[in-house]
Amino acid sequence: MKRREFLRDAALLVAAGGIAPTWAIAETNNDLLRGTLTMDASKKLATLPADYMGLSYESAQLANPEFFAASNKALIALFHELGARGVLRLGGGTSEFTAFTTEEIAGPAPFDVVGPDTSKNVKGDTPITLKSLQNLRGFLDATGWQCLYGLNLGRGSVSRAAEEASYVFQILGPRLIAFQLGNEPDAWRNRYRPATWTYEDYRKEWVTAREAVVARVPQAKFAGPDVSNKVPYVTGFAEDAKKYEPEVVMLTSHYYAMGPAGAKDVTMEKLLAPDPKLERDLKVIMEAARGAALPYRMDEGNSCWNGGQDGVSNTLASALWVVDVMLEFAVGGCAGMNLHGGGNGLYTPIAGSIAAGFERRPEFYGMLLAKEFVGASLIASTLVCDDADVKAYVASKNGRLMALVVNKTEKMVAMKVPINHAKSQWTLSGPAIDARSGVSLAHSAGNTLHGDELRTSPYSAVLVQE
Ligand code: BDP
Repeated sequence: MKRREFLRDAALLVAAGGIAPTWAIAETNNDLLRGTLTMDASKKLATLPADYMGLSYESAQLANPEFFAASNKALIALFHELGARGVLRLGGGTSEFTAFTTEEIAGPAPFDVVGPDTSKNVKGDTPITLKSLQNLRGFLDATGWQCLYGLNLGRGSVSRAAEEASYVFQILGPRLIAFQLGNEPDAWRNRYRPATWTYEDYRKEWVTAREAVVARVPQAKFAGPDVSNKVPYVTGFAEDAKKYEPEVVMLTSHYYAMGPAGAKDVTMEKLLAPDPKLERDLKVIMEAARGAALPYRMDEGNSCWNGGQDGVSNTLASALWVVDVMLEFAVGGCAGMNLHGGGNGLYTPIAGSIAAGFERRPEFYGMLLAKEFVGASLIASTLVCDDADVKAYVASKNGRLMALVVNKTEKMVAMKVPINHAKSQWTLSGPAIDARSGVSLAHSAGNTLHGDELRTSPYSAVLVQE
């Protein structure tokens, strides 16, 4: 059937009370965005490592030793869904309020869960006990994940951090990737340190703390600088890391797309639009990482700091943002991402507690789609499309090409892709862009391409694989 006839028939069908295919309606409304995605097969970009997927939790969560424990089967199952391997990063603002102790603590934990919604209220010392660490080991063994462990340097003492490090090292064994010394030291100015605080000051403290840790744990490995956003700390740390090869094993920094929550410019539109700062900063960070021959990991981040924005951080918009940002970082050469969360925070990928049960939030589904790229090699591609809120990626996995279109617009997208027969398709979608529930990732077998054209409904993402 010719296209015009089909559209006419679709319109008649609607007039008669029937249901026309959504893309036919979109086209009759002249609401179709066209695009072309071409690839340069000779240019392989990065391959996403087996542990690209990651989550970040507040260190204070360890104060409840039952949370990260082999007995928390429901949480383990959700971690498994996100990856057979992955990285759990422990740190965040509350890591400066933790107090390690070898004494057993009687009575209930100070709280069941702590997430971005409550982390700012944790101002008293929260205990981390041997039981917390032993249970954490059981949790990591059960998930198959490894851990980046943040020590309290902002408010804690160096000798206590070194003591904690010796137990963490012993108990976590091969599950420990590295220690981090302090959370967001670039934000300590006027908080835990004087107004004159710079990277140079942090470097001095880092060197002292590193010496203390290495004195207790000669085989200790480090990652850092775990900064909030100040790129000069990352470049400075990368340069200094060369002196500590092979102890420093990873470069890390955080990425929040927006913030603080509640600010006027924290909107869904902004989250869905390209972030020029990300592109700019990632280039500099990756240059530093390559110069120091270190992998770089975005080890804490999410859509909007200060707990997230209701109606944005917990909606389909956040799911579309997450899959796109995870691939954008990968294209840049990033070795892994840890989405921050926990508790019942607005931006957490997994919400809930042992007592209430755990639930997959919209971001979880975005992560699930990104997970399909683990082990895949991204291929250099060129996207021509009128709307910058449409993104696309090409990769090859097990010799099969895959193409992803992330449509963050209200229009249907018809994209020419360098694949003309797909065996598998994944669709990330939800009832509405601001839907807080009903977001899903559907997988289907069979060819869904129209020739070499991939149709992606408004506010959805579609991945096809040969
Ligand atoms: C980051 C902190 C993290 C917070 C987050 C937020 O490291 O602990 O949860 O901000 O404000 O700076 O949401």
